[in-house]
Amino acid sequence: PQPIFRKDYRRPDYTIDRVDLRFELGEETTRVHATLTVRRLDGAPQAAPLVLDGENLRHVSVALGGRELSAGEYVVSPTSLTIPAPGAAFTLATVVEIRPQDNLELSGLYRSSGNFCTQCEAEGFRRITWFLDRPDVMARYSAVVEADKAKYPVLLANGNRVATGDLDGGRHFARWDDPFPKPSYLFALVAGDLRCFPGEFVTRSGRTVRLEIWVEPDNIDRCAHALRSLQASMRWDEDKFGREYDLDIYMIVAVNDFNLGAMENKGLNLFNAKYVLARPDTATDDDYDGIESVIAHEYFHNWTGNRVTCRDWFQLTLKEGLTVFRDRLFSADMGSPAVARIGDVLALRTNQFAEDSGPMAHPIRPESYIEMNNFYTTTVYEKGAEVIGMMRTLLGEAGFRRGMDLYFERHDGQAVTCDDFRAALADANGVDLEQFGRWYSQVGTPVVRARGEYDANTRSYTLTLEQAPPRGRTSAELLHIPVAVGLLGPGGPLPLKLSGETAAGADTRVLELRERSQSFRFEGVPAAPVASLLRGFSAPVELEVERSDADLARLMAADPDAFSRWDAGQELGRRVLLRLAADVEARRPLALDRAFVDACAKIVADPGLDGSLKALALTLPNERLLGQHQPVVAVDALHEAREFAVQALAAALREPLLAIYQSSAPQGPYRIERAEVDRRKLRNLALAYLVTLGEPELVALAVSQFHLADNMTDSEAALACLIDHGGPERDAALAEFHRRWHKDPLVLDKWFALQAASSHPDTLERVTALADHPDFNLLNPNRARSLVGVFGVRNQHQFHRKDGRGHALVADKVLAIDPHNSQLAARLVAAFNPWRRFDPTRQQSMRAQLERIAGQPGLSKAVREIVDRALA
Ligand code: BAL
Ligand code: ZN
Repeated sequence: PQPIFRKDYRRPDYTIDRVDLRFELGEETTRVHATLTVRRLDGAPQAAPLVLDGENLRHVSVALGGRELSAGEYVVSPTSLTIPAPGAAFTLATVVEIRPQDNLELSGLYRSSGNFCTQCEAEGFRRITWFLDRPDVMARYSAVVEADKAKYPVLLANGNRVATGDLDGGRHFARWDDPFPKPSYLFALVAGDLRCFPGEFVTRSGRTVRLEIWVEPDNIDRCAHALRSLQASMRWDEDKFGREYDLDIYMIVAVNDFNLGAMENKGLNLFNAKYVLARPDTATDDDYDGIESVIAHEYFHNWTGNRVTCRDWFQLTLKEGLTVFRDRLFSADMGSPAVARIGDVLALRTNQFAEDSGPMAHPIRPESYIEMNNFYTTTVYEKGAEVIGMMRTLLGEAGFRRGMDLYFERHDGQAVTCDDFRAALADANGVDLEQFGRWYSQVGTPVVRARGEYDANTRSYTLTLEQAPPRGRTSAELLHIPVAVGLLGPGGPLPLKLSGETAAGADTRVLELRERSQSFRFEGVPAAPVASLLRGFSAPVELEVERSDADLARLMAADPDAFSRWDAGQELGRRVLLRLAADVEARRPLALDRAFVDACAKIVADPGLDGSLKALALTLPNERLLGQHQPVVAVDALHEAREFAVQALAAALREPLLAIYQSSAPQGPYRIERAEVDRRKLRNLALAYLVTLGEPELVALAVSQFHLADNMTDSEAALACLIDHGGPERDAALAEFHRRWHKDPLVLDKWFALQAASSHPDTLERVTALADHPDFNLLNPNRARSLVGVFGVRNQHQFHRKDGRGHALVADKVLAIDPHNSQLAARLVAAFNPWRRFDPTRQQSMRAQLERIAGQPGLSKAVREIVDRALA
């Protein structure tokens, strides 16, 4: 397959103003009737053919302006329907047949748990009917859905339900009209046996919107959190961005088989059930947070994505980076901004930085793709959100809002580009964001080097910042980088005064780095300070700065910026662990750095930190992050070093950790409240440390918590400890968990995932056996990800076992999944992307698997694109 290039974008010759659809849903065959109202665009050649996209369609008929065309008047290929010179304005009516029950790609119209549902982003609509399946074709849609009434009592589509009724043969129909023009990727349809969890929202202009969460009947008691999250999102978007909802109804449907997290179809969101369903005994605190943020994300798309959409798929970050950024602001407002920011940065560094330095590195606005679905990446989403965040930092909150208002005012109802967005922000604020625009085209993680010099005579501190190309690249254009800094004096944070200013201001300043190197002189600095750099992670860069362990320990204890405190602790922890890994490799005796233990002890005892922040501060950097800081990832040494450090820390802090554990037992039933979440986070972290000591009475704490917990957070945390511990306690707990939850797919996913992530040395054998477990199902994306995805991506030590069996296992599953669901297989095969970062034996093993996959006849273009890039 040939790549598609951004530079080759051409507007279409035709557009479609109206789409009238009729679906005859059937068990064997589904018929789709589509009437398109088509118009040739100004400037297009009169003789331009109309070429509609299609995939896996059985063509039945086509009529132009009411006249059925004969075979010689059009051309059908496996991927297109061409009408030569159809005219300037006309209707085109097509009929096709499709087989949703055979659609395991889960793209287009497919079946999940017996129900019909759709997923059309990015290019799924062409698997439903012939269409100009590109986001810059925006049309008004109506959809009539017909199905057996007993089997599919609920019939949903986008917009407002305008008619329903019975048909012959026990069938019925519903007609839905969507008044807003939309691209085809936002089309949705659902038919099934579902129950509604209803609610409402009164908009600030006084309109009542009906809210409906549709789930399988058994799940009706798991919808309250999703509904609350939706209502909170709707209010927040009004308060913070002045954006009101625009239809009379907003529906969310939970689907068990879903490739993504969720999908923002206009007025009818389809969700992976994982991001809807929550009950205290089935969902963890993190699940609750995940639901809140994904519900918000999809809701926010109504304006950033749906009302204003993307001109072409290269612009995906226009809607995704921006909407992730908006859902992050929301989550920060709903909970703890520092905890939210730490979680985001940890994920960015672990996943996106790795992507940015591997074979799939691409700018947030890619220049080319073979399979668009491969570019729904952490770079487009999370780095894209960082880029939006930097613009907000540069413009300030009010300036950003001005820019957003102008963006909506200019582009409502249009399909636009990232440049249009940036222009709105710049124009609304009278600023120049030209240089900043390079963030959209540059690949890789830039490096910022910092160096500070204190002059006691002038009581000044000069900070020099330099930008350098990403590691492994020799050149890069100069970027516009906001670097938030603070200075810590002996008595605490210093008010900052740059040379030339008359008075000192706040204790955090945003310095704008635009040159290769710039110096900033702070005055009135009473003594040599410790610089706190990149506060709040003000730019997605790698910071290089020489500072002592003691400086880091000081920042870890006293930086007023909670993010930077955590970050300093992570850097210190990373140094300690990398030194330990070097000791392992040199066969030197291991000893945990005393100063680091002391710094951790201070965190444990700090009354000013909440439990979540303490738990984050006391969690050592993961092995994948550590590996990023080694020239060749020392898989075994890193694992041994980290395991040693965890145990040594547990031994050193045994008493205070035990005291925390014992003094913070739950008082009453589970409540999803911030203070309770904090309490559970810290208590479960204490338990995790304590169980590593292997003392029977400490292991018994986990056993007892596992049995007594009234909620999944505590139950899962205890089970994770026992799985890592091994032995009969593990086997008993796993058996018990399975017995209790084997009929509950989302909870059973946890059972698989916990075992796949385990640090226990027998994990590979267990994962191999689990792949043959009767409850394992390769074709369900959540299940496949919970075992194969978690093992391949999150378990560095076991996946990269030197004997290559971990690699073979994941490759086997990729090959087994690819013929059915190439999108899922392409996600899983990405586990091999970092193969060049390992030692020769592991490289050889991974390369052999990549070559085996590449040599597979009939490999999908999605997987081929990933493996070809990996091997290139
Ligand atoms: N648009 C795909 C799913 C999401 O990012 O919301
Ligand atoms: Zn999104």
